[in-house]
Amino acid sequence: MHTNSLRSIACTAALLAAGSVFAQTTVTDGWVRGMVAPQRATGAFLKITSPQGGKLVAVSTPVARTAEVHEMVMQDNVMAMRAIESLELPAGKTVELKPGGHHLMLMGIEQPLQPGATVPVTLTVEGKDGKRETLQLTLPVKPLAAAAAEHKH
Ligand SMILES: [Cu+2]
Repeated sequence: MHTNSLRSIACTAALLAAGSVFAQTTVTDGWVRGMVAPQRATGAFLKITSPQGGKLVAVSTPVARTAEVHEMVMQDNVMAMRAIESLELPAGKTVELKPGGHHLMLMGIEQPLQPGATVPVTLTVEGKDGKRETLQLTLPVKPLAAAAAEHKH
């Protein structure tokens, strides 16, 4: 009897969790590129999926004075990056932020981020209904060499 009632509570909890997961944006495979002095900026990369669709409108981290969403563009035949206001998240599609493409730019970092460390990052996603949700992430710092290897095609 006791076991049964516990089980039914667990089931209810699971259903509630499933309901909120459906509405929530999820992030996987996040990481931050390690740095060497005197660098003051680095990139962060991740995969983000918004079940209902929306846009990534803000990023912040306590380790950097400024954090932005960047895109890569061709300028005078040179790849350059620039900040964008928001990044579109089509419903149910995984958007990948990766070296050479869209990325999070962390600038004004006092202490170079070393591999093995973790960086708290907060993302703000605005849904189609205008509602905002915040995602608290803890991203591992990976060595520069690993980032270079991932950049190869
Ligand atoms: Cu950038």
